[in-house]
Amino acid sequence: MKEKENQNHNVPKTHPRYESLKFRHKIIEGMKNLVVAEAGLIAHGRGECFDYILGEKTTESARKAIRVAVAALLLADKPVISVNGNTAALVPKELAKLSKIINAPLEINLFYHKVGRIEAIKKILEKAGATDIRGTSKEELVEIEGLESNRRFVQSIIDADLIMVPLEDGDRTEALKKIGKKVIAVDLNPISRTAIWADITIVDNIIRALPEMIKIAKDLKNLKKEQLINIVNNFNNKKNIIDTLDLIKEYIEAQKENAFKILKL
Ligand code: PTJ
Repeated sequence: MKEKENQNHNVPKTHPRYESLKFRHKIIEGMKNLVVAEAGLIAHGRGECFDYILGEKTTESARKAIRVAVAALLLADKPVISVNGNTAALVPKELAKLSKIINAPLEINLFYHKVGRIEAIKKILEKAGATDIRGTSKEELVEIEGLESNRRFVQSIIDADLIMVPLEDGDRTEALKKIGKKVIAVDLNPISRTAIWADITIVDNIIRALPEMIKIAKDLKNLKKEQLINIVNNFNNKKNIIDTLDLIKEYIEAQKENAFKILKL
């Protein structure tokens, strides 16, 4: 199976950027199958760019936000994980796993409407093992007030107390905050409007953040409610975003020397 995948995009496993190229091709494949919007390719490229200046690794600040996000999800009465095309194409199995561990439905919510997209995403999630998928039937959707984009159509999100929004455009996070929801964002851009508006901002690539969330959820599930509350209450999102910006500055500073080591001069 792995070999077939490899043949599909013709990238040798020995290529120094194999992992990155593998996910790039998942996005391209997703676009061909209607899962990913055309603009999703551009969004992915923007994400890659931010990932580069984070050193393509989960930073200490991201790890902190991930732990707080998982604690908040375990504490929430009605948590929901919002799923768009890019997320479904990149990490369908991890979405299905996290949904089960924290007992939160996956709600398909798209910015770009196209006939067949919701069905294509539902199929990929089901194939990955997801069992609780919402947002697939028009009759069950309601509108979020104060939002004009297609993302205003929601199902369980309207009654949720905590919504996780990976890779999103800023409008909806702002609208969700205005109707009193708590929001967890996963966004490689630490100063996007989504990142700034969210209550808990995970500045990390979704391909690393979700496996880490699954791992942490298994640990935190054993904690008492008071311990989870403590984790959430001791977190300062603004400070954590500022720490992330400092880490980016430090990384770029270090690259003044390190980037040229490749030349072995
Ligand atoms: O599937 P749809 O129709 O709902 O559309 C999804 C996209 C992503 C196309 C849509 O939401 C969009 O246009 O988003 P933006 O405004 O480009 O914002 C996406 C954000 O996600 C940007 O800040 C990117 O840096 C970030 N991003 C991109 N790839 C990743 C990411 N963050 C985390 N992990 C990634 N892999």
